[in-house]
Amino acid sequence: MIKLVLGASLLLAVALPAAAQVKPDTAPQRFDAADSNKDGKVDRGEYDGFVEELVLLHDSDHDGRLARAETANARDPSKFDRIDTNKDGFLTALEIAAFSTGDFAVMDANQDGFIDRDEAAKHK
Ligand SMILES: [Ca+2]
Ligand SMILES: [Ca+2]
Ligand SMILES: [Ca+2]
Repeated sequence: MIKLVLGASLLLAVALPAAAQVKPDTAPQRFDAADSNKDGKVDRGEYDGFVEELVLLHDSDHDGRLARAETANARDPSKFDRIDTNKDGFLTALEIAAFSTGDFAVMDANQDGFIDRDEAAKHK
């Protein structure tokens, strides 16, 4: 007697998707990750916390600063030179904080001190 093994193996194939990278790649996902108290707005503190987490995420040798190689997989590696203001080839938290201040101001289009979902969506 032939059993319906074909159906089972098909199901297995569907249940095993290609390894998906779980990181906030799209603007809405990044917004949700940054909005830690889920009030639909990202304030300065939440933004700084999000930036800090990104630094920790990329700081693979844990020296508290980012070498260029550590940012190779970052969302926008071309920002490296703009953030590295003293051009020593490393991004310190201070340099990133200075940069993110400008970044936050740019994203907060109506300058109410919060980045809302619409403002985040417009910013790439
Ligand atoms: Ca919030
Ligand atoms: Ca530097
Ligand atoms: Ca705003």
